[in-house]
Amino acid sequence: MKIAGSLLSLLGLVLAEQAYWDDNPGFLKRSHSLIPPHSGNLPLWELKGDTMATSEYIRLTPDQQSKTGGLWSRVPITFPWWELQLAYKIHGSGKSIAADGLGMFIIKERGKFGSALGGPSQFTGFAAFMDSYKNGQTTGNFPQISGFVSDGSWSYNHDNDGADQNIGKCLSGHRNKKDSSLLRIRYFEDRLTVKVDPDGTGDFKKTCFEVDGVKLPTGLYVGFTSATGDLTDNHDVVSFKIWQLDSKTDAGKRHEMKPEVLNLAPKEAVKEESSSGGGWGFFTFLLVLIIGGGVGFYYYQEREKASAKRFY
Ligand code: MAN
Ligand code: CA
Repeated sequence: MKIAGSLLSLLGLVLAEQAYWDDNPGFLKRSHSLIPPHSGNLPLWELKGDTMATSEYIRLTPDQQSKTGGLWSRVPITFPWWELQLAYKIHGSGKSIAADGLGMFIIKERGKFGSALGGPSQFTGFAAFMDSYKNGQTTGNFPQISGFVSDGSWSYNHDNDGADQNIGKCLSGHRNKKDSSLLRIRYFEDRLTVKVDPDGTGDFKKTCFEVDGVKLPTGLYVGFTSATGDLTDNHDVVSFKIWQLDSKTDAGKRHEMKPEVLNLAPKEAVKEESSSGGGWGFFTFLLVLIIGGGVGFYYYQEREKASAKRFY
């Protein structure tokens, strides 16, 4: 009975996890979304710089040097919790080396240009960067997706890809894909979860990062930006959907809240991720498992022997 109960609760967990990354996780906010076919006039969005809309996609930059584009929602997000999905394509003639990437902002400063993948380097809110090009020397593997929460008091460092500023990051091989790549972000009860799906299969198996204690105010605007430099790519927004999520717990006064992450573990000095670290971790785990198993088995045998003695 106990086993059946645990199995049931395990099944419940699996189902809950599936429902978590639903096709339709909440109330779809059409006024904040971009659903193709796009038309020439997008009244609720502002196209800036080199951005051009076609019916299938909105191109932030073409595959040419020194271009900058922006696409900004005119409608603030007035609800505290949300989930969003961005379908995007980053592609171009550069086989392995291209730049600079696509930025997604959810910030106060709508419509601003700057050195953060075409967007403002000083911003108030949250940003996710699909960074194609490693500007820093020691900032890990690329293309990289990195997340940032800022209260506007510091500037994103383009020269090291924000290596010591991000709240999480991962590798995402999303260039020159046949289908649109997907980025799914859920912000619910102060937990921010970023899922990536570079092949656009829709399964969202890979969590890029998840952070608790994330404080974001309401009244922020969604924007997409992109820039090319000496290196280039096409950066296309294919579709964008945002759903309002409802919670039973009160979100509190959100409008004037300062964006921050509570108890964020301090970053180690920026260094190349070494593979040996993980290797030792696994080795230790294995050793503990073997020794633990051996000791356990010894005691089990001793107990069996003792109880056998009692019977005969
Ligand atoms: C130039 C500058 C950089 C940019 C690279 C790659 O060096 O424009 O800002 O990152 O080209 O495009
Ligand atoms: Ca970069």
